[in-house]
Amino acid sequence: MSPAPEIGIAVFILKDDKTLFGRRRSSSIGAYTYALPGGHLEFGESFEECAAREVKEETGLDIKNIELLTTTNNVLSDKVHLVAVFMRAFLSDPEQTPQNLEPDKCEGWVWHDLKNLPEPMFGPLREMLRGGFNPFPNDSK
Ligand code: 8DG
Ligand code: MG
Ligand code: MG
Repeated sequence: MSPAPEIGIAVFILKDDKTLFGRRRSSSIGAYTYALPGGHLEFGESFEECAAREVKEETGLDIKNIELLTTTNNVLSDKVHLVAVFMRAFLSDPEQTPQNLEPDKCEGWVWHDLKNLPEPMFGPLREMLRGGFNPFPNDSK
């Protein structure tokens, strides 16, 4: 059977003028690069449900106002084809701080200004941000 594309949900969590990034560990695609919290869409889930679940599992954060921003199609090799679904959300409680709940997958979570991005950035995300993609509402930032 031929391999199927995988669907990944990635979430820009916006706090003031910052977004949360974590450096991926060696065992995953994009090892050692910075990426957003997120994970695979499960059968029967909405994008919003998946975003809230993955963010909770990976960071402990509760999010609100979850919205679809855009999708990208990433054929990375003859074995890896990712459909990335980018969402935006805000903290339900702005005082809440992220925890590294999957330390086998991520080195830790840090807020970054989009003008001062951590490097190296995970491929699908780098292409988008280099192209000037802005996850903030109304081009406010
Ligand atoms: P799961 O087992 O918890 O369901 O999945 P995960 O281990 O958390 O998956 P993941 O690798 O973090 O993300 C799922 C897919 O989404 C993966 O194939 C890569 C893709 N993806 C992007 N961009 C981003 C991003 O910025 N962050 C995350 N986490 N995944 C992304 O294309
Ligand atoms: Mg996950
Ligand atoms: Mg993940």
